[in-house]
Amino acid sequence: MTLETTQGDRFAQALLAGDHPAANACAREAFTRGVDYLYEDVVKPALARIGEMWARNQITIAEQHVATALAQSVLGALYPEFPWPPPGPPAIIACVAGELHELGARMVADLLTLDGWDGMFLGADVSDAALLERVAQTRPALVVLSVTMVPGRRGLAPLVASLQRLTPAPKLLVGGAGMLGKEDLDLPPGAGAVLSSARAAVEWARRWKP
Ligand code: B12
Repeated sequence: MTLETTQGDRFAQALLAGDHPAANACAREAFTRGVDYLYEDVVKPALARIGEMWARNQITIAEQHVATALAQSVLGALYPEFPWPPPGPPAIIACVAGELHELGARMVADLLTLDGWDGMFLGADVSDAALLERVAQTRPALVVLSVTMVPGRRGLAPLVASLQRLTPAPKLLVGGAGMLGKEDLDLPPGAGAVLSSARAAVEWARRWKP
Protein backbone atom coordinates (compact mmCIF):
# COMPACT_ATOMS: atom_id res chain seq x y z
CA MET A 1 0.00 0.00 0.00
CA THR A 2 1.34 3.43 -0.87
CA LEU A 3 1.06 6.33 1.50
CA GLU A 4 -0.65 8.60 -0.97
CA THR A 5 -3.78 6.63 -1.72
CA THR A 6 -6.52 9.21 -1.41
CA GLN A 7 -6.98 12.96 -1.51
CA GLY A 8 -7.55 12.77 2.23
CA ASP A 9 -4.13 11.15 2.67
CA ARG A 10 -2.48 13.78 0.52
CA PHE A 11 -4.19 16.54 2.44
CA ALA A 12 -3.08 14.96 5.75
CA GLN A 13 0.50 14.77 4.55
CA ALA A 14 0.49 18.40 3.43
CA LEU A 15 -0.96 19.48 6.77
CA LEU A 16 1.58 17.48 8.75
CA ALA A 17 4.41 18.88 6.66
CA GLY A 18 3.08 22.40 7.28
CA ASP A 19 3.10 22.73 3.51
CA HIS A 20 0.61 25.53 2.92
CA PRO A 21 0.82 25.55 -0.91
CA ALA A 22 0.33 21.77 -1.14
CA ALA A 23 -2.58 21.85 1.33
CA ASN A 24 -4.10 24.72 -0.58
CA ALA A 25 -3.74 22.94 -3.94
CA CYS A 26 -5.26 19.76 -2.56
CA ALA A 27 -8.23 21.58 -1.00
CA ARG A 28 -8.77 23.60 -4.17
CA GLU A 29 -8.77 20.45 -6.30
CA ALA A 30 -11.32 18.82 -3.98
CA PHE A 31 -13.44 21.98 -3.95
CA THR A 32 -14.04 21.58 -7.69
CA ARG A 33 -16.15 18.53 -6.70
CA GLY A 34 -18.19 20.53 -4.22
CA VAL A 35 -17.87 21.82 -0.68
CA ASP A 36 -19.47 18.70 0.77
CA TYR A 37 -16.89 16.53 -1.00
CA LEU A 38 -14.06 18.74 0.25
CA TYR A 39 -15.37 18.56 3.80
CA GLU A 40 -16.61 14.98 4.12
CA ASP A 41 -14.28 13.12 1.77
CA VAL A 42 -11.01 15.00 2.15
CA VAL A 43 -10.76 17.15 5.30
CA LYS A 44 -12.64 14.81 7.63
CA PRO A 45 -10.63 11.66 6.78
CA ALA A 46 -7.39 13.68 6.83
CA LEU A 47 -8.05 14.91 10.35
CA ALA A 48 -9.18 11.46 11.46
CA ARG A 49 -5.87 10.09 10.24
CA ILE A 50 -3.97 12.84 12.05
CA GLY A 51 -5.96 12.06 15.21
CA GLU A 52 -5.04 8.38 14.93
CA MET A 53 -1.37 9.27 14.52
CA TRP A 54 -1.56 11.42 17.65
CA ALA A 55 -3.31 8.61 19.57
CA ARG A 56 -0.48 6.24 18.55
CA ASN A 57 2.19 8.73 19.64
CA GLN A 58 3.41 9.09 16.07
CA ILE A 59 2.99 12.85 16.20
CA THR A 60 2.91 15.32 19.08
CA ILE A 61 -0.06 17.38 20.18
CA ALA A 62 1.81 20.45 18.86
CA GLU A 63 2.00 18.86 15.40
CA GLN A 64 -1.70 18.11 15.57
CA HIS A 65 -2.38 21.76 16.49
CA VAL A 66 -0.28 22.98 13.56
CA ALA A 67 -2.11 20.66 11.17
CA THR A 68 -5.56 21.72 12.41
CA ALA A 69 -4.67 25.41 12.24
CA LEU A 70 -3.41 24.98 8.68
CA ALA A 71 -6.58 23.13 7.68
CA GLN A 72 -8.67 25.96 9.10
CA SER A 73 -6.68 28.64 7.30
CA VAL A 74 -6.79 26.77 3.98
CA LEU A 75 -10.56 26.37 4.25
CA GLY A 76 -10.98 29.99 5.31
CA ALA A 77 -9.12 31.12 2.19
CA LEU A 78 -11.69 29.30 0.04
CA TYR A 79 -14.71 30.87 1.79
CA PRO A 80 -15.11 33.80 -0.61
CA GLU A 81 -15.42 31.29 -3.45
CA PHE A 82 -18.11 29.13 -1.86
CA PRO A 83 -21.43 29.43 -3.72
CA TRP A 84 -23.26 31.09 -0.80
CA PRO A 85 -26.97 31.53 -1.57
CA PRO A 86 -29.01 34.44 -0.17
CA PRO A 87 -29.63 33.87 3.57
CA GLY A 88 -32.73 31.84 4.37
CA PRO A 89 -34.34 30.84 7.67
CA PRO A 90 -32.06 31.22 10.71
CA ALA A 91 -30.26 28.23 12.21
CA ILE A 92 -27.95 28.26 15.22
CA ILE A 93 -25.08 25.77 15.41
CA ALA A 94 -23.02 25.32 18.58
CA CYS A 95 -20.58 22.97 20.26
CA VAL A 96 -21.93 21.99 23.67
CA ALA A 97 -20.28 23.20 26.89
CA GLY A 98 -16.76 21.82 27.29
CA GLU A 99 -16.52 20.75 23.65
CA LEU A 100 -13.42 22.17 21.96
CA HIS A 101 -13.67 20.34 18.64
CA GLU A 102 -15.20 23.01 16.44
CA LEU A 103 -14.28 22.17 12.87
CA GLY A 104 -17.02 19.56 12.38
CA ALA A 105 -19.69 21.91 13.73
CA ARG A 106 -18.41 24.65 11.46
CA MET A 107 -18.78 22.27 8.52
CA VAL A 108 -22.38 21.60 9.51
CA ALA A 109 -22.98 25.36 9.73
CA ASP A 110 -21.41 25.95 6.32
CA LEU A 111 -23.25 23.12 4.55
CA LEU A 112 -26.57 24.26 6.05
CA THR A 113 -25.87 27.83 4.92
CA LEU A 114 -24.97 26.58 1.45
CA ASP A 115 -28.28 24.72 1.47
CA GLY A 116 -30.23 27.92 2.08
CA TRP A 117 -30.26 28.37 5.85
CA ASP A 118 -28.86 31.45 7.56
CA GLY A 119 -26.39 29.50 9.67
CA MET A 120 -25.03 31.25 12.75
CA PHE A 121 -22.06 29.34 14.16
CA LEU A 122 -21.48 30.07 17.85
CA GLY A 123 -18.19 28.13 18.02
CA ALA A 124 -16.63 25.85 20.62
CA ASP A 125 -17.59 25.35 24.28
CA VAL A 126 -20.90 27.23 24.30
CA SER A 127 -22.48 27.35 27.75
CA ASP A 128 -26.15 26.42 28.03
CA ALA A 129 -26.95 29.94 29.25
CA ALA A 130 -25.23 31.60 26.29
CA LEU A 131 -26.93 29.27 23.83
CA LEU A 132 -30.39 29.71 25.33
CA GLU A 133 -29.98 33.48 25.39
CA ARG A 134 -28.98 33.55 21.73
CA VAL A 135 -31.83 31.23 20.74
CA ALA A 136 -34.34 33.39 22.65
CA GLN A 137 -33.04 36.50 20.87
CA THR A 138 -32.79 35.04 17.37
CA ARG A 139 -35.71 32.57 17.40
CA PRO A 140 -34.07 30.23 14.88
CA ALA A 141 -36.13 27.56 13.15
CA LEU A 142 -33.31 25.08 13.80
CA VAL A 143 -30.72 24.49 16.54
CA VAL A 144 -27.78 22.14 15.95
CA LEU A 145 -25.72 20.81 18.86
CA SER A 146 -22.31 19.26 18.21
CA VAL A 147 -20.80 16.69 20.56
CA THR A 148 -17.40 15.09 19.87
CA MET A 149 -16.30 14.02 23.34
CA VAL A 150 -18.56 11.47 25.00
CA PRO A 151 -18.77 13.39 28.33
CA GLY A 152 -20.54 16.13 26.37
CA ARG A 153 -23.61 13.89 26.24
CA ARG A 154 -24.14 14.29 29.96
CA GLY A 155 -25.55 17.78 29.83
CA LEU A 156 -27.72 17.14 26.80
CA ALA A 157 -30.98 16.13 28.45
CA PRO A 158 -31.49 19.35 30.47
CA LEU A 159 -30.36 21.49 27.53
CA VAL A 160 -32.74 19.75 25.14
CA ALA A 161 -35.56 20.17 27.67
CA SER A 162 -34.82 23.91 28.03
CA LEU A 163 -34.81 24.36 24.25
CA GLN A 164 -38.09 22.53 23.95
CA ARG A 165 -39.72 24.79 26.53
CA LEU A 166 -39.09 27.86 24.36
CA THR A 167 -41.97 29.32 22.36
CA PRO A 168 -41.73 28.72 19.49
CA ALA A 169 -39.53 25.68 20.14
CA PRO A 170 -36.84 25.29 17.47
CA LYS A 171 -36.30 22.03 15.65
CA LEU A 172 -33.30 20.26 17.08
CA LEU A 173 -30.45 18.20 15.64
CA VAL A 174 -27.79 16.57 17.82
CA GLY A 175 -24.70 15.00 16.31
CA GLY A 176 -20.97 14.60 16.02
CA ALA A 177 -18.55 11.79 16.67
CA GLY A 178 -19.48 11.67 20.36
CA MET A 179 -23.02 10.68 19.43
CA LEU A 180 -22.08 7.65 17.35
CA GLY A 181 -23.97 4.69 18.67
CA LYS A 182 -26.30 7.03 20.51
CA GLU A 183 -28.82 7.43 17.73
CA ASP A 184 -31.36 6.11 20.22
CA LEU A 185 -30.93 9.14 22.48
CA ASP A 186 -34.22 9.65 24.21
CA LEU A 187 -35.47 12.73 22.39
CA PRO A 188 -39.22 13.27 22.51
CA PRO A 189 -41.02 12.35 19.27
CA GLY A 190 -40.74 15.04 16.62
CA ALA A 191 -38.12 16.96 18.60
CA GLY A 192 -35.25 16.05 16.37
CA ALA A 193 -32.66 13.54 15.41
CA VAL A 194 -29.20 12.34 16.33
CA LEU A 195 -26.96 12.10 13.27
CA SER A 196 -23.26 11.72 12.59
CA SER A 197 -22.33 13.59 9.41
CA ALA A 198 -22.74 17.12 8.11
CA ARG A 199 -24.28 15.72 4.92
CA ALA A 200 -26.89 13.89 6.98
CA ALA A 201 -27.62 17.11 8.87
CA VAL A 202 -28.35 18.94 5.64
CA GLU A 203 -30.63 16.23 4.34
CA TRP A 204 -32.54 15.96 7.59
CA ALA A 205 -32.90 19.73 7.99
CA ARG A 206 -34.44 20.09 4.52
CA ARG A 207 -37.70 18.61 5.71
CA TRP A 208 -37.90 21.35 8.33
CA LYS A 209 -37.03 24.35 6.21
CA PRO A 210 -39.86 26.90 6.60
C1 B12 B 1 -8.15 18.71 16.00
C2 B12 B 1 -8.47 17.85 17.20
C3 B12 B 1 -8.42 18.45 18.45
C4 B12 B 1 -8.22 19.95 18.64
C5 B12 B 1 -9.53 20.67 18.24
C6 B12 B 1 -9.23 22.07 17.71
C7 B12 B 1 -10.38 22.72 17.00
N1 B12 B 1 -10.21 23.99 16.77
O1 B12 B 1 -11.41 22.14 16.65
C8 B12 B 1 -7.87 20.03 20.16
C9 B12 B 1 -6.36 20.11 20.32
C10 B12 B 1 -8.51 21.19 20.94
C11 B12 B 1 -8.35 18.68 20.68
C12 B12 B 1 -8.50 18.40 22.01
C13 B12 B 1 -8.82 17.15 22.51
N2 B12 B 1 -8.96 16.02 21.82
CO1 B12 B 1 -9.08 16.00 19.88
N3 B12 B 1 -9.00 15.72 18.08
C14 B12 B 1 -8.82 16.49 17.03
C15 B12 B 1 -8.90 15.69 15.71
C16 B12 B 1 -7.48 15.36 15.24
C17 B12 B 1 -9.63 16.36 14.57
C18 B12 B 1 -11.04 16.88 14.92
C19 B12 B 1 -11.70 17.38 13.65
O2 B12 B 1 -11.76 18.57 13.39
N4 B12 B 1 -12.15 16.43 12.79
C20 B12 B 1 -12.71 16.75 11.49
C21 B12 B 1 -14.20 16.93 11.58
C22 B12 B 1 -14.75 17.29 10.21
O3 B12 B 1 -14.80 15.71 11.96
P1 B12 B 1 -15.86 15.66 13.11
O4 B12 B 1 -15.43 16.57 14.21
O5 B12 B 1 -16.17 14.27 13.43
O6 B12 B 1 -17.16 16.34 12.45
C23 B12 B 1 -17.92 15.68 11.46
C24 B12 B 1 -19.11 14.90 12.02
O7 B12 B 1 -18.89 14.42 13.33
C25 B12 B 1 -20.26 15.83 11.87
N5 B12 B 1 -20.77 16.61 12.98
C26 B12 B 1 -20.13 17.37 13.88
N6 B12 B 1 -21.03 17.99 14.66
C27 B12 B 1 -22.25 17.61 14.25
C28 B12 B 1 -23.54 17.95 14.69
C29 B12 B 1 -24.65 17.39 14.04
C30 B12 B 1 -26.03 17.71 14.52
C31 B12 B 1 -24.48 16.50 12.97
C32 B12 B 1 -25.64 15.90 12.30
C33 B12 B 1 -23.19 16.17 12.53
C34 B12 B 1 -22.10 16.73 13.17
O8 B12 B 1 -19.91 16.79 10.88
C35 B12 B 1 -18.54 16.73 10.56
C36 B12 B 1 -18.46 16.38 9.09
O9 B12 B 1 -19.10 15.16 8.84
C37 B12 B 1 -9.69 14.43 16.18
C38 B12 B 1 -9.53 13.19 15.30
C39 B12 B 1 -10.83 12.87 14.57
N7 B12 B 1 -11.10 11.62 14.34
O10 B12 B 1 -11.62 13.71 14.21
C40 B12 B 1 -9.21 14.30 17.63
C41 B12 B 1 -10.07 13.57 18.69
C42 B12 B 1 -11.54 13.90 18.46
N8 B12 B 1 -9.61 14.17 19.96
C43 B12 B 1 -9.53 13.29 20.87
C44 B12 B 1 -9.13 13.60 22.20
C45 B12 B 1 -8.91 12.41 23.13
C46 B12 B 1 -8.94 14.93 22.63
C47 B12 B 1 -8.57 15.41 24.04
C48 B12 B 1 -9.24 14.69 25.21
C49 B12 B 1 -7.03 15.31 24.12
C50 B12 B 1 -6.41 15.85 25.37
N9 B12 B 1 -6.03 14.92 26.21
O11 B12 B 1 -6.26 17.05 25.50
C51 B12 B 1 -8.96 16.90 23.98
C52 B12 B 1 -10.44 17.14 24.42
C53 B12 B 1 -10.84 18.58 24.26
C54 B12 B 1 -12.31 18.85 24.54
N10 B12 B 1 -12.69 19.03 25.79
O12 B12 B 1 -13.12 18.91 23.63
C55 B12 B 1 -9.93 11.91 20.41
C56 B12 B 1 -11.33 11.52 20.91
C57 B12 B 1 -11.40 10.07 21.30
C58 B12 B 1 -12.73 9.79 21.94
N11 B12 B 1 -13.66 9.32 21.16
O13 B12 B 1 -12.92 10.03 23.09
C59 B12 B 1 -9.78 12.02 18.90
C60 B12 B 1 -10.76 11.13 18.05
C61 B12 B 1 -8.33 11.68 18.52
C62 B12 B 1 -8.03 10.19 18.68
N12 B12 B 1 -7.94 9.46 17.60
O14 B12 B 1 -7.90 9.70 19.76
N13 B12 B 1 -8.54 17.83 19.68
